[in-house]
Amino acid sequence: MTGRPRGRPVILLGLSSNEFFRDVIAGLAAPQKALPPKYFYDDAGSRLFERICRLPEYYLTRAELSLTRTHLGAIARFAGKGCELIEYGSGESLKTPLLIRALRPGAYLPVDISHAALEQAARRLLRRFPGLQITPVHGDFSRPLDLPRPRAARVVYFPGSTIGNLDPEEAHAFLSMTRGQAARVLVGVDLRKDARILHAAYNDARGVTAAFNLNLLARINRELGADFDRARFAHYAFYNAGAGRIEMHLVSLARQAVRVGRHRFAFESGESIHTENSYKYSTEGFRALAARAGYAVQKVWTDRRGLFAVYGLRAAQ
Ligand code: SAH
Ligand code: AVI
Repeated sequence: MTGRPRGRPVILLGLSSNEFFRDVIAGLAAPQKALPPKYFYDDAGSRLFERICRLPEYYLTRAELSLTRTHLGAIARFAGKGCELIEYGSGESLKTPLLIRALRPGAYLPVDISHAALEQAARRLLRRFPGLQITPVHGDFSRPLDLPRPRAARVVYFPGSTIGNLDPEEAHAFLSMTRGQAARVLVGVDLRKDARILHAAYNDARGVTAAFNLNLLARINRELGADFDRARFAHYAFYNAGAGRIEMHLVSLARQAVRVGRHRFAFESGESIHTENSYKYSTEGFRALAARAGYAVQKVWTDRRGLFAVYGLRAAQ
């Protein structure tokens, strides 16, 4: 999609329903049933996430937007004008217009597993920045991605605390992968805070987060021919202080069996499927994670209330 909203395909990097099936079967066969959170983002899931971002309890998006606005000049100086901007997990690219206006990047490469979110965001951005070269990449960032060759220095942008949905080994692998792509990374990280604030953010009063969590079962039913009864599962999210993360689960409300294709899975009443972790970092904890992957923290920007941080990482020599 270079200079034109229509007619150019996005780069497709082999996302298969076979893999979805294998991951679901393996996840439901494990002693603690679990499903990878990357499967939340079908079209309905991406729309639900966009609603979550606008909820009064979900402070993350507002805090990151506000700190990005406040520190935009310094963030742009760190990234360098005219760079190529690779955004992982770009979704609706909500914060990106700020950066694009300040950076005037030579190219913008949004990478997302949600095809619909990627396409819509690219169209919207192209209307707003008609001259911008946009190369949407539909792919899974948990695997190495074959990106087009760079024509200028590249900066990786990974906002939204999506890094928090990776466990520490996955986050390490992700950051190590980006080292081969860019010497500078801008990453949005949710900070440790009062558990009550966290609890409210993942248990909103309107039930949008619950719908987001339960939508995963609807997706499995539709795409993999399963027979989950969503009314017999409940959203459950809590802060695990020892691990420093919000955990999201779907709890079975009855003793029941569920079929996925020819596979059958038994659930006890109260048994859960672990669907997501959302890690919250202290500054020291994140600095150590970055250092293990070969990055030094050069800048830290936070919002006024100290809820959220954007880190400027530089590849250590
Ligand atoms: N960056 C946006 C969206 C964050 S939501 C923001 O800050 O608001 C997380 C995004 O990451 C979703 O758009 C989802 O589709 C995408 N995503 C999650 N796991 C992914 C993966 N493994 N590979 C590529 N994209 C992924
Ligand atoms: C995308 N990610 C950073 C969100 C989070 O806060 O962990 C996903 C989400 N899960 C529940 N609410 C939002």
